Amino acid sequence: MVAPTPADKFSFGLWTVGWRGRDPFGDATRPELDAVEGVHRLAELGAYGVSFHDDDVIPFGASAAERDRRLELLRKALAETGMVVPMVTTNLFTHPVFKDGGFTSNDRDVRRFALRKVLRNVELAAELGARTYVLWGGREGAEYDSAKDVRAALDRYRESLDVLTEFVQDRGYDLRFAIEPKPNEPRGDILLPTVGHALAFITTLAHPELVGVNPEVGHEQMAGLNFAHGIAQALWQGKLFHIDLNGQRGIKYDQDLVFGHGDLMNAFGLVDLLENGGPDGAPAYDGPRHFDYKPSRTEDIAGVWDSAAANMRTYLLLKERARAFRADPEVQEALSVAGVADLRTPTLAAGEGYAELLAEPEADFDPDRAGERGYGFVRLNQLALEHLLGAR
Ligand SMILES: [Mn+2]
Repeated sequence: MVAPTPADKFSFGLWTVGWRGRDPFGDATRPELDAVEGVHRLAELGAYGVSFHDDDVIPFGASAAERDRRLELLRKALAETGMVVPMVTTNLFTHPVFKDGGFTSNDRDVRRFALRKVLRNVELAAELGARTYVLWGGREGAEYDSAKDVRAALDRYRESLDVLTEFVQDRGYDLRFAIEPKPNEPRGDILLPTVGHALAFITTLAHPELVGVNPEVGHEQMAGLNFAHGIAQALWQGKLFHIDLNGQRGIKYDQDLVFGHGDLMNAFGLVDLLENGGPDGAPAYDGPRHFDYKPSRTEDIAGVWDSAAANMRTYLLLKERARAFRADPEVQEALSVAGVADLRTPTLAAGEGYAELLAEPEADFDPDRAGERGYGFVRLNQLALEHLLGAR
Protein backbone atom coordinates (compact mmCIF):
# COMPACT_ATOMS: atom_id res chain seq x y z
CA MET A 1 0.00 0.00 0.00
CA VAL A 2 1.60 3.28 -1.07
CA ALA A 3 0.71 6.42 0.87
CA PRO A 4 2.11 9.89 0.21
CA THR A 5 4.24 11.66 2.82
CA PRO A 6 5.77 15.17 2.81
CA ALA A 7 9.11 13.57 1.81
CA ASP A 8 7.54 12.85 -1.60
CA LYS A 9 7.28 16.63 -2.16
CA PHE A 10 3.77 16.60 -3.62
CA SER A 11 2.24 20.03 -4.05
CA PHE A 12 -1.04 21.32 -5.49
CA GLY A 13 -2.27 24.59 -6.87
CA LEU A 14 -5.03 25.92 -4.60
CA TRP A 15 -6.94 26.64 -7.83
CA THR A 16 -7.03 22.89 -8.66
CA VAL A 17 -9.11 21.55 -5.76
CA GLY A 18 -10.77 24.98 -5.66
CA TRP A 19 -12.05 24.70 -9.24
CA ARG A 20 -15.83 24.88 -9.13
CA GLY A 21 -16.44 23.21 -12.47
CA ARG A 22 -17.44 26.30 -14.42
CA ASP A 23 -16.70 25.76 -18.13
CA PRO A 24 -17.58 27.66 -21.34
CA PHE A 25 -20.89 25.77 -21.54
CA GLY A 26 -22.00 25.39 -17.95
CA ASP A 27 -22.17 26.96 -14.53
CA ALA A 28 -20.32 25.91 -11.41
CA THR A 29 -21.24 22.46 -10.10
CA ARG A 30 -19.57 22.80 -6.70
CA PRO A 31 -19.57 25.35 -3.89
CA GLU A 32 -16.65 27.68 -3.26
CA LEU A 33 -13.73 26.09 -1.40
CA ASP A 34 -12.00 28.18 1.22
CA ALA A 35 -8.20 28.41 0.73
CA VAL A 36 -7.64 27.60 4.40
CA GLU A 37 -9.69 24.41 4.11
CA GLY A 38 -7.78 23.52 0.95
CA VAL A 39 -4.46 23.76 2.79
CA HIS A 40 -5.72 21.59 5.66
CA ARG A 41 -7.28 18.89 3.49
CA LEU A 42 -4.25 18.62 1.19
CA ALA A 43 -1.97 18.33 4.24
CA GLU A 44 -4.15 15.52 5.63
CA LEU A 45 -3.86 13.70 2.28
CA GLY A 46 -0.03 13.79 2.46
CA ALA A 47 0.93 16.79 0.34
CA TYR A 48 3.83 18.99 1.50
CA GLY A 49 2.96 22.25 -0.21
CA VAL A 50 0.53 24.50 -2.04
CA SER A 51 0.94 27.06 -4.77
CA PHE A 52 -1.42 29.85 -5.76
CA HIS A 53 -2.13 32.79 -8.05
CA ASP A 54 -2.39 36.10 -6.23
CA ASP A 55 -6.14 36.19 -6.96
CA ASP A 56 -6.69 32.69 -5.48
CA VAL A 57 -5.93 34.10 -2.03
CA ILE A 58 -6.57 37.83 -2.37
CA PRO A 59 -9.58 38.78 -4.53
CA PHE A 60 -8.75 41.09 -7.46
CA GLY A 61 -9.03 44.71 -6.32
CA ALA A 62 -9.19 43.87 -2.58
CA SER A 63 -8.35 46.65 -0.09
CA ALA A 64 -5.05 46.59 1.81
CA ALA A 65 -6.90 45.59 4.96
CA GLU A 66 -8.67 42.71 3.20
CA ARG A 67 -5.34 41.59 1.68
CA ASP A 68 -3.70 41.52 5.12
CA ARG A 69 -6.63 39.61 6.63
CA ARG A 70 -6.60 36.93 3.89
CA LEU A 71 -2.82 36.52 4.09
CA GLU A 72 -2.94 36.19 7.86
CA LEU A 73 -5.45 33.33 7.51
CA LEU A 74 -3.22 31.62 4.94
CA ARG A 75 -0.10 32.01 7.11
CA LYS A 76 -1.99 30.53 10.05
CA ALA A 77 -3.10 27.51 7.97
CA LEU A 78 0.48 26.98 6.76
CA ALA A 79 1.84 27.18 10.31
CA GLU A 80 -0.81 24.77 11.64
CA THR A 81 -0.15 22.16 8.96
CA GLY A 82 3.59 22.58 8.29
CA MET A 83 2.74 23.06 4.61
CA VAL A 84 5.18 25.10 2.49
CA VAL A 85 4.68 27.38 -0.53
CA PRO A 86 7.31 26.26 -3.06
CA MET A 87 5.81 28.23 -5.95
CA VAL A 88 3.65 31.31 -6.53
CA THR A 89 2.24 32.68 -9.77
CA THR A 90 0.15 35.62 -11.04
CA ASN A 91 -3.30 35.72 -12.54
CA LEU A 92 -2.92 37.78 -15.72
CA PHE A 93 -5.89 36.17 -17.47
CA THR A 94 -9.24 36.36 -15.61
CA HIS A 95 -10.05 40.09 -15.45
CA PRO A 96 -11.26 41.65 -18.74
CA VAL A 97 -8.33 44.10 -18.61
CA PHE A 98 -6.11 41.17 -19.68
CA LYS A 99 -8.24 40.09 -22.65
CA ASP A 100 -5.38 40.93 -25.04
CA GLY A 101 -2.66 39.76 -22.63
CA GLY A 102 -0.59 41.21 -19.79
CA PHE A 103 3.08 41.62 -20.73
CA THR A 104 2.21 41.63 -24.45
CA SER A 105 -1.10 43.48 -24.59
CA ASN A 106 -1.24 45.98 -27.45
CA ASP A 107 -2.28 48.53 -24.77
CA ARG A 108 0.83 49.94 -23.05
CA ASP A 109 -1.08 50.96 -19.90
CA VAL A 110 -2.29 47.38 -19.52
CA ARG A 111 1.31 46.14 -19.86
CA ARG A 112 2.45 48.52 -17.10
CA PHE A 113 -0.45 47.43 -14.86
CA ALA A 114 0.33 43.74 -15.47
CA LEU A 115 4.03 44.12 -14.69
CA ARG A 116 3.25 46.01 -11.47
CA LYS A 117 0.82 43.22 -10.47
CA VAL A 118 3.56 40.62 -10.92
CA LEU A 119 6.24 42.70 -9.11
CA ARG A 120 3.97 43.11 -6.07
CA ASN A 121 3.22 39.40 -5.99
CA VAL A 122 6.92 38.51 -6.36
CA GLU A 123 7.46 40.35 -3.06
CA LEU A 124 4.79 38.16 -1.44
CA ALA A 125 6.27 34.99 -3.00
CA ALA A 126 9.72 35.80 -1.57
CA GLU A 127 8.22 36.59 1.83
CA LEU A 128 6.47 33.19 1.89
CA GLY A 129 9.72 31.41 1.01
CA ALA A 130 8.80 30.36 -2.52
CA ARG A 131 11.82 29.46 -4.68
CA THR A 132 10.02 29.42 -8.02
CA TYR A 133 7.79 32.03 -9.64
CA VAL A 134 5.76 30.62 -12.53
CA LEU A 135 4.70 32.71 -15.51
CA TRP A 136 1.86 31.18 -17.52
CA GLY A 137 0.96 33.64 -20.23
CA GLY A 138 -2.41 32.21 -21.19
CA ARG A 139 -3.65 35.49 -22.67
CA GLU A 140 -0.32 36.37 -24.32
CA GLY A 141 -1.26 35.59 -27.90
CA ALA A 142 -3.80 36.22 -30.61
CA GLU A 143 -6.61 34.78 -32.67
CA TYR A 144 -5.70 36.67 -35.87
CA ASP A 145 -2.30 37.00 -37.53
CA SER A 146 -2.77 40.67 -38.43
CA ALA A 147 -3.78 41.59 -34.84
CA LYS A 148 -0.44 40.91 -33.15
CA ASP A 149 3.10 41.92 -34.14
CA VAL A 150 4.71 38.75 -32.78
CA ARG A 151 8.26 40.14 -32.90
CA ALA A 152 7.21 43.25 -30.97
CA ALA A 153 5.30 41.02 -28.53
CA LEU A 154 8.45 38.96 -27.92
CA ASP A 155 10.39 42.21 -27.35
CA ARG A 156 7.85 43.21 -24.69
CA TYR A 157 7.84 39.69 -23.17
CA ARG A 158 11.64 39.89 -22.89
CA GLU A 159 11.46 43.42 -21.48
CA SER A 160 9.13 42.19 -18.71
CA LEU A 161 11.34 39.21 -17.86
CA ASP A 162 14.40 41.48 -17.74
CA VAL A 163 12.63 43.85 -15.32
CA LEU A 164 11.59 40.90 -13.13
CA THR A 165 15.07 39.37 -12.95
CA GLU A 166 16.59 42.79 -12.19
CA PHE A 167 14.02 43.16 -9.38
CA VAL A 168 14.84 39.83 -7.67
CA GLN A 169 18.57 40.51 -8.00
CA ASP A 170 18.30 44.01 -6.50
CA ARG A 171 16.13 42.68 -3.67
CA GLY A 172 18.42 39.69 -3.08
CA TYR A 173 15.53 37.21 -3.37
CA ASP A 174 16.41 33.51 -3.76
CA LEU A 175 13.77 33.13 -6.45
CA ARG A 176 13.85 31.96 -10.05
CA PHE A 177 11.26 32.30 -12.79
CA ALA A 178 9.73 29.42 -14.76
CA ILE A 179 7.85 29.95 -18.01
CA GLU A 180 4.91 27.58 -18.54
CA PRO A 181 4.33 26.94 -22.25
CA LYS A 182 0.94 26.16 -23.76
CA PRO A 183 0.00 26.07 -27.45
CA ASN A 184 -3.55 27.49 -27.26
CA GLU A 185 -6.57 28.00 -24.96
CA PRO A 186 -7.67 30.51 -23.92
CA ARG A 187 -6.03 32.37 -26.86
CA GLY A 188 -6.28 30.92 -30.34
CA ASP A 189 -2.50 30.84 -30.42
CA ILE A 190 -0.36 31.51 -27.34
CA LEU A 191 3.18 32.91 -27.52
CA LEU A 192 5.96 30.52 -26.40
CA PRO A 193 3.69 27.55 -27.23
CA THR A 194 6.01 24.66 -26.34
CA VAL A 195 8.99 23.84 -24.11
CA GLY A 196 11.27 24.24 -27.13
CA HIS A 197 10.00 27.75 -27.92
CA ALA A 198 10.45 28.80 -24.28
CA LEU A 199 13.98 27.38 -24.06
CA ALA A 200 14.99 29.29 -27.19
CA PHE A 201 13.41 32.53 -25.88
CA ILE A 202 15.25 32.24 -22.54
CA THR A 203 18.65 32.39 -24.29
CA THR A 204 17.83 35.97 -25.39
CA LEU A 205 17.24 37.30 -21.83
CA ALA A 206 19.51 39.56 -19.78
CA HIS A 207 19.66 36.94 -17.00
CA PRO A 208 18.95 33.57 -18.58
CA GLU A 209 20.32 31.80 -15.49
CA LEU A 210 17.30 33.03 -13.50
CA VAL A 211 14.71 31.74 -15.95
CA GLY A 212 13.70 28.16 -16.70
CA VAL A 213 10.54 26.27 -17.60
CA ASN A 214 7.51 24.80 -15.85
CA PRO A 215 6.24 22.29 -18.42
CA GLU A 216 2.74 20.85 -18.01
CA VAL A 217 1.93 17.32 -19.21
CA GLY A 218 -1.30 18.25 -20.99
CA HIS A 219 0.05 21.41 -22.58
CA GLU A 220 2.79 19.61 -24.53
CA GLN A 221 0.41 16.76 -25.39
CA MET A 222 -2.13 19.29 -26.74
CA ALA A 223 0.61 20.14 -29.26
CA GLY A 224 1.01 16.44 -30.09
CA LEU A 225 4.44 16.33 -28.44
CA ASN A 226 6.11 13.70 -26.27
CA PHE A 227 6.12 15.19 -22.75
CA ALA A 228 8.91 12.95 -21.43
CA HIS A 229 11.12 14.08 -24.32
CA GLY A 230 10.41 17.75 -23.54
CA ILE A 231 11.30 17.16 -19.89
CA ALA A 232 14.48 15.35 -20.89
CA GLN A 233 15.60 18.34 -22.96
CA ALA A 234 14.72 20.77 -20.16
CA LEU A 235 16.81 18.66 -17.75
CA TRP A 236 19.63 18.46 -20.30
CA GLN A 237 19.72 22.26 -20.45
CA GLY A 238 19.47 22.64 -16.66
CA LYS A 239 16.12 24.38 -17.06
CA LEU A 240 13.59 22.13 -15.31
CA PHE A 241 12.82 24.58 -12.48
CA HIS A 242 9.31 23.21 -11.77
CA ILE A 243 6.79 20.75 -13.28
CA ASP A 244 3.00 20.58 -13.66
CA LEU A 245 1.62 17.05 -13.61
CA ASN A 246 -1.80 16.08 -14.99
CA GLY A 247 -3.42 13.93 -17.67
CA GLN A 248 -4.47 14.61 -21.28
CA ARG A 249 -5.92 12.37 -23.96
CA GLY A 250 -4.57 13.58 -27.26
CA ILE A 251 -4.82 16.79 -29.24
CA LYS A 252 -7.96 18.52 -28.00
CA TYR A 253 -9.04 21.06 -25.38
CA ASP A 254 -7.05 21.23 -22.13
CA GLN A 255 -8.51 18.34 -20.13
CA ASP A 256 -6.49 18.71 -16.89
CA LEU A 257 -7.22 15.10 -15.93
CA VAL A 258 -5.64 13.35 -12.95
CA PHE A 259 -1.98 12.45 -13.54
CA GLY A 260 -1.83 9.13 -15.41
CA HIS A 261 -5.46 9.31 -16.54
CA GLY A 262 -4.30 10.35 -20.03
CA ASP A 263 -1.26 8.81 -21.74
CA LEU A 264 -0.28 6.28 -19.06
CA MET A 265 2.75 4.87 -20.89
CA ASN A 266 4.19 8.37 -21.28
CA ALA A 267 3.48 9.03 -17.58
CA PHE A 268 5.43 5.86 -16.75
CA GLY A 269 8.34 7.06 -18.92
CA LEU A 270 8.18 10.47 -17.24
CA VAL A 271 8.25 9.12 -13.68
CA ASP A 272 11.06 6.71 -14.63
CA LEU A 273 13.02 9.71 -15.99
CA LEU A 274 12.36 11.96 -12.98
CA GLU A 275 12.98 9.27 -10.35
CA ASN A 276 15.67 7.09 -11.98
CA GLY A 277 17.16 9.28 -14.69
CA GLY A 278 19.95 10.91 -12.69
CA PRO A 279 23.56 9.75 -12.25
CA ASP A 280 23.70 6.06 -11.21
CA GLY A 281 19.89 5.79 -11.22
CA ALA A 282 19.36 8.65 -8.73
CA PRO A 283 16.45 11.06 -9.26
CA ALA A 284 17.01 13.52 -12.11
CA TYR A 285 14.80 16.19 -10.50
CA ASP A 286 14.47 17.18 -6.83
CA GLY A 287 11.84 19.94 -7.03
CA PRO A 288 8.15 19.76 -6.13
CA ARG A 289 5.99 17.12 -7.82
CA HIS A 290 3.29 19.67 -8.49
CA PHE A 291 -0.21 18.78 -9.67
CA ASP A 292 -2.08 21.21 -11.90
CA TYR A 293 -5.28 19.37 -12.74
CA LYS A 294 -9.00 19.96 -12.48
CA PRO A 295 -11.29 17.63 -10.51
CA SER A 296 -13.83 16.76 -13.21
CA ARG A 297 -17.03 18.78 -13.24
CA THR A 298 -19.05 15.62 -12.53
CA GLU A 299 -17.51 15.27 -9.05
CA ASP A 300 -18.89 16.47 -5.74
CA ILE A 301 -16.63 17.66 -2.93
CA ALA A 302 -15.83 14.09 -1.85
CA GLY A 303 -14.81 13.45 -5.45
CA VAL A 304 -12.49 16.46 -5.34
CA TRP A 305 -10.48 14.94 -2.48
CA ASP A 306 -10.57 11.47 -4.07
CA SER A 307 -9.11 12.97 -7.26
CA ALA A 308 -6.42 14.87 -5.33
CA ALA A 309 -5.38 11.63 -3.60
CA ALA A 310 -5.50 9.80 -6.95
CA ASN A 311 -2.80 12.11 -8.40
CA MET A 312 -0.36 11.28 -5.62
CA ARG A 313 -1.20 7.57 -5.51
CA THR A 314 -0.76 7.23 -9.27
CA TYR A 315 2.62 8.95 -9.10
CA LEU A 316 3.79 6.65 -6.29
CA LEU A 317 2.51 3.54 -8.07
CA LEU A 318 4.37 4.56 -11.22
CA LYS A 319 7.49 5.23 -9.16
CA GLU A 320 7.24 1.73 -7.67
CA ARG A 321 6.62 0.17 -11.10
CA ALA A 322 9.56 2.07 -12.62
CA ARG A 323 11.84 0.83 -9.84
CA ALA A 324 10.74 -2.78 -10.45
CA PHE A 325 11.31 -2.27 -14.20
CA ARG A 326 14.89 -1.08 -13.62
CA ALA A 327 15.60 -3.93 -11.15
CA ASP A 328 14.40 -6.69 -13.51
CA PRO A 329 17.43 -8.63 -14.95
CA GLU A 330 15.48 -9.29 -18.17
CA VAL A 331 14.95 -5.54 -18.58
CA GLN A 332 18.65 -4.92 -18.03
CA GLU A 333 19.43 -7.53 -20.69
CA ALA A 334 16.91 -5.96 -23.10
CA LEU A 335 18.40 -2.49 -22.46
CA SER A 336 21.81 -3.93 -23.29
CA VAL A 337 20.54 -5.52 -26.54
CA ALA A 338 18.89 -2.19 -27.42
CA GLY A 339 22.20 -0.36 -26.90
CA VAL A 340 20.60 2.31 -24.70
CA ALA A 341 23.73 2.90 -22.59
CA ASP A 342 25.98 2.77 -25.67
CA LEU A 343 24.60 6.15 -26.78
CA ARG A 344 26.50 7.72 -23.88
CA THR A 345 29.83 6.89 -25.54
CA PRO A 346 31.08 9.89 -27.57
CA THR A 347 31.08 9.29 -31.32
CA LEU A 348 34.70 10.37 -31.61
CA ALA A 349 37.41 8.93 -29.34
CA ALA A 350 39.44 11.21 -27.05
CA GLY A 351 41.86 13.26 -29.14
CA GLU A 352 40.14 12.31 -32.37
CA GLY A 353 38.82 14.90 -34.83
CA TYR A 354 37.27 14.86 -38.27
CA ALA A 355 40.68 14.13 -39.87
CA GLU A 356 41.07 10.84 -37.96
CA LEU A 357 37.45 10.00 -38.71
CA LEU A 358 37.92 10.62 -42.42
CA ALA A 359 41.16 8.58 -42.41
CA GLU A 360 39.36 5.48 -41.10
CA PRO A 361 39.29 2.81 -43.83
CA GLU A 362 35.70 2.39 -45.09
CA ALA A 363 36.37 -1.39 -45.24
CA ASP A 364 36.43 -1.45 -41.42
CA PHE A 365 32.65 -0.92 -41.30
CA ASP A 366 30.02 -2.96 -43.14
CA PRO A 367 26.80 -0.91 -43.38
CA ASP A 368 24.83 -3.87 -44.77
CA ARG A 369 25.75 -5.99 -41.76
CA ALA A 370 24.98 -3.09 -39.37
CA GLY A 371 21.64 -2.66 -41.18
CA GLU A 372 20.69 -6.21 -40.23
CA ARG A 373 20.79 -5.47 -36.50
CA GLY A 374 17.55 -5.87 -34.55
CA TYR A 375 17.38 -3.41 -31.67
CA GLY A 376 14.65 -5.18 -29.69
CA PHE A 377 12.90 -1.91 -28.80
CA VAL A 378 9.46 -3.55 -29.02
CA ARG A 379 10.44 -6.28 -26.54
CA LEU A 380 11.83 -3.61 -24.23
CA ASN A 381 8.59 -1.61 -24.44
CA GLN A 382 6.52 -4.76 -23.79
CA LEU A 383 8.58 -5.37 -20.64
CA ALA A 384 7.80 -1.79 -19.57
CA LEU A 385 4.10 -2.35 -20.27
CA GLU A 386 4.06 -5.61 -18.31
CA HIS A 387 5.69 -3.93 -15.32
CA LEU A 388 3.19 -1.10 -15.64
CA LEU A 389 0.31 -3.60 -15.61
CA GLY A 390 1.74 -5.43 -12.61
CA ALA A 391 2.20 -8.58 -14.72
CA ARG A 392 5.85 -8.92 -13.70
MN1 LIG B 1 -0.15 24.58 -15.31
